[in-house]
Amino acid sequence: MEYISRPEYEKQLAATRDRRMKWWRDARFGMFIHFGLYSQLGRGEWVQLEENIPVDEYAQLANTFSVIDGAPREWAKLAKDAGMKYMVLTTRHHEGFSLWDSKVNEYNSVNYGPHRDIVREFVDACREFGLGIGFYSSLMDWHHPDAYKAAYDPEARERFLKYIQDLNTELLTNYGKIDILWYDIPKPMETFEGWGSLQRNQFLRTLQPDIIINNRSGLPEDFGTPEEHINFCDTDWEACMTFNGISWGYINSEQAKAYSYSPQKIITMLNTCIEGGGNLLLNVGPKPDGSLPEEVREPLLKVGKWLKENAEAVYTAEKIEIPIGGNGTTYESLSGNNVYLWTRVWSGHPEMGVGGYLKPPKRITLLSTGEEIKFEYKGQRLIMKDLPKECPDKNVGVPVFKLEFEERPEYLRGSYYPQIANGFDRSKGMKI
Ligand code: FHN
Repeated sequence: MEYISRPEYEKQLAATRDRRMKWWRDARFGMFIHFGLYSQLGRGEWVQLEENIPVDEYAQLANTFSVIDGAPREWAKLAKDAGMKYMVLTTRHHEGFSLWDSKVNEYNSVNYGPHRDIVREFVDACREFGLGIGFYSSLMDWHHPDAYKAAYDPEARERFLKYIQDLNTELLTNYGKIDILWYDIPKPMETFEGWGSLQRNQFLRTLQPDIIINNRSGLPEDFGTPEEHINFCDTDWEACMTFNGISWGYINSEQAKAYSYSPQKIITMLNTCIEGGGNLLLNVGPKPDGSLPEEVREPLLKVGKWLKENAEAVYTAEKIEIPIGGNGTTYESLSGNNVYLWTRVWSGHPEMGVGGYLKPPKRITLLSTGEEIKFEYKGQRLIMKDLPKECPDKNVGVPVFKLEFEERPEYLRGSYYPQIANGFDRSKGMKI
């Protein structure tokens, strides 16, 4: 295969990115699944390294690895019910154990443990529920004998890079159309040259021309991956978050519950991602037998119900490049000339105000029901009236008001109060 230079490669990627990523940008919300031998120990996916478990001793876990029938389908069904539009599965984490029928890596879930191709079951389930399909593929490997020597032994590196390419070739050849390749941890080599990523990714893209690749093989590729925090990138980006701020792999459900996110917290994270034009990839670490941990099901089902009722405020929302208003108790999203106020706290008062809109909206409705909301507008002050005492969102308590404007809303926060930044002409201020 003829390989092109990095500038040429990145020019070609840029030319096709909008087409390849439109579904992903609209999707907004996906499910990460961290499942592997480590799930049996319930002490996170780094247990082999953190506890210095010898490779051969750790490998014994392959014999006790047992997965209940239909586990991947349960994951996909919950993702669908949660309003998630794609999934990313750890096909092989740093432990080096492949969850598929690999001819390259005999340390896999067909030769050991469940004697099943979990990746195949995952792909079938994603397709059954109409979800985008992502493969997480670790570069770092704690099992392969060349995985560390590759850092200083050219022959070991050549063998290991071929191994990594062959693993990913199997994944992108044998399971039909795959939508996302999610690399992780480029160690011990630390540059795209060290990993041969420019050549490998060009080759892998010939297998899946529409695939989108994350930025963790040493090249920016298609999207950034802030982890466990949500910070905006200039390029496409997706914040990946654990469900509890502690572990990607399974940890004791009873203990994890106290740390696990509520539906309100998940909706908050989703809004923050949307405001910044990014996606949220929220993780689930299935139990040792592949079943879903109790603490994730209810919050995700509630979020799913909320998303069904407020889809318009989420999936078509745009990156917010202009101030769009809101008040101290709302999050906001924007789509065209419409502003959506995600009301985090229901005051119970008959009125709720929003200051700073320089023109009134044409109409205000409760998004989930379409119910008209009475309002008055005077002096850049919008007051919604006759609001019910009880919060109209009985599910999670986050009702969304849809404000329809004639044109993009002009908004100046605290426009009555020139002493704050937005309304204050600094050039006139006293230099004290
Ligand atoms: O080391 C991994 C970790 O186990 C987990 O898979 C996360 C998910 O983004 N990625 C690496 C840490 O950045």
